[in-house]
Amino acid sequence: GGDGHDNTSLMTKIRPKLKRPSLYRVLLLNDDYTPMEFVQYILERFFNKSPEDATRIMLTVHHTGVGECGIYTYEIAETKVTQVMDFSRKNNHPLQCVMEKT
Ligand code: TYC
Repeated sequence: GGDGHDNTSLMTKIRPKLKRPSLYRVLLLNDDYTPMEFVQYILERFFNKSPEDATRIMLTVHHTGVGECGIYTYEIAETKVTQVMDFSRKNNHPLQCVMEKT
């Protein structure tokens, strides 16, 4: 048995099968009511964007309907979406944040 556990064969090479994690894009969606400054704050606080990048991404969403906040592994992306949705609801804004597999 060369499975690296039973130690029954000499010269056992262990090569763990590593799988790269799937990546997910986190997106902000446009709406007619959420203030531009609130969206910029979201991008700075939850996605660690500079004020300049936050403004650029917010305007992309405003003009095209959607914009990318970042790309993360599943659990991180899910946490970002939940944080943004919870914070937006607490502030009575309809901002929508979603994730999609890359
Ligand atoms: N369209 C909004 C406004 O005119 C601004 C906005 C930008 C809203 C980005 C949501 O994800 C968004 N106040």
